[in-house]
Amino acid sequence: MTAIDYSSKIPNNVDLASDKRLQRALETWQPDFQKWWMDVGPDGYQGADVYLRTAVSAEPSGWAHFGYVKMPDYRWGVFLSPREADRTVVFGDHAGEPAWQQVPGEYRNMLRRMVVTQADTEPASVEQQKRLGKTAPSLYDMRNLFQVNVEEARHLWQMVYVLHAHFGRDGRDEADELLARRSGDADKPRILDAFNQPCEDWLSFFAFTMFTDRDGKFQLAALAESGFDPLARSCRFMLTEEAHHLFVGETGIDRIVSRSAELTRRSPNGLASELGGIDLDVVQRNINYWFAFCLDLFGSEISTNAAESYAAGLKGRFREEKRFHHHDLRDDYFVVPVVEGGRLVDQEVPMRNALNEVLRGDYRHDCERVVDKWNETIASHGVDFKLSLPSTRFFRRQGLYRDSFFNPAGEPIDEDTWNRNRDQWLPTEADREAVMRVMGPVTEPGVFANWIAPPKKGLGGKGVEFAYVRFD
Ligand code: BYC
Ligand code: FE
Ligand code: FE
Repeated sequence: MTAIDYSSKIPNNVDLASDKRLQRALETWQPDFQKWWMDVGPDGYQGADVYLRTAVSAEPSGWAHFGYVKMPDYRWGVFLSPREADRTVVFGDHAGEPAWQQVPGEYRNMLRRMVVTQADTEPASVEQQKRLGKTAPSLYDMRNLFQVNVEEARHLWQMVYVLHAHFGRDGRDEADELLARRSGDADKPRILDAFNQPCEDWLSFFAFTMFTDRDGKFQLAALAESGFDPLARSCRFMLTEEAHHLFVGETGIDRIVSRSAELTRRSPNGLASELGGIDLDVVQRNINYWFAFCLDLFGSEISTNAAESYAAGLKGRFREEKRFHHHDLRDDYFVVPVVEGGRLVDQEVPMRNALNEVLRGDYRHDCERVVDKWNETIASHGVDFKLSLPSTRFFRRQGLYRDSFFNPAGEPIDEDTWNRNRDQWLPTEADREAVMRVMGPVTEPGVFANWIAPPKKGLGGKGVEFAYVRFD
């Protein structure tokens, strides 16, 4: 069941051939997907040979095969993690009942909304990253960008499979809509705000793969616990691909701050930009910006949607089954600071309603671990500068804190104070220009742009100097 069939039009390990209707429906969607990829996928390089990995099996171990592929020939397909025998619903009001193999009627709308929201982010990210190939700091980085892009496009396939296989006509309509919305479009934008933000330079790309793909890690992990088994199995395999996206973001920023620290030390006035690098305070402001946008992706601190999807057994906590003994939470409470008359006051709310905030907390913790590593890198160059994450209340546009102003420490401030300090806390036009000035393509194997340190090692069994993309 887990071996991938590459002989059919749509590679899969779900025995698509035995369901002719479904196979035909997906084959009808396929040309529209290909058209979408050519329209709003990577700008240029579609004829280049890119050293990409392709899944050979959906088992957690050893699934990747590496080789040169032209992106339009990438074998996008449907790969579900192996089915567990006798799996039951792990949490919520149906705990202990057999996991659903078909959509439970009473939860159809809730599930559809969740699948569509998840699905929508995947093509959105490809659209946001469309132009980055043109300014790649090396062939190694260009290859990583394209790897992330083809895999996000595969995640779209994965979710479209769930829609086609389990939501009938509505599912097919939703699948079409996924190719009709566009990141940043005034009339038909993507669903979640972070996926409508421009991502035009590589500092933003690395911040995106660090912070936004990490939201993906936590959301996919929460859905991987789902009592709706096809969704759980879809998300499990997507998570194994996600690890590389996070690696790209985490090491990308680490390599930037490594070079920035080195240049800061060597420059006459202690500014990396004097020697063609990116100043560390610009990096900090970009962290503030992307981190805050990604916090919004977890939804409101107090949410009936969150309570209902946990009760229904459809969306769990991070590693629900392994990490916790109790999976009900009906009698538990969680303290959330709410704004009252310009001050923060602790409020006790039912735990199920606070699960967005709980997941956001796990996310923040995971991000902090990475920021600590970046700080070790900076310190190793003997530079006295510390990066940090702002409070989860800072610069929020969703949830409880959206209508108030907070400084990066999370203290309430008035609007004047916000306006006076904004340029210290969030990227300015001048920051963006400074970053864009140092961007520029480097396409010679083994050579890296001046503003970023080379990686410690190569990928897919190759060295750093390998020609990860070939043009001719
Ligand atoms: N922007 O009860 P609330 C990834 C809406 S990333 C705009 O507070 P809920 C990836 C919300 O829709 C992972 N609107 O929140 C990464 C609702 O609207 P309606 C993506 C927002 O529902 C990189 C209203 O506000 N996966 O995979 O508890 C590259 C009140 O909602 C936003 C998922 O998100 C926002 N930021 O939680 C590629 C998982 N936030 O219905 C890929 C599926 C909230 O009142 N989604 N709203 O009109 C979910 O589980 C939930 O829908 C959310 C929100 C976590 C998004
Ligand atoms: Fe994804
Ligand atoms: Fe990703």
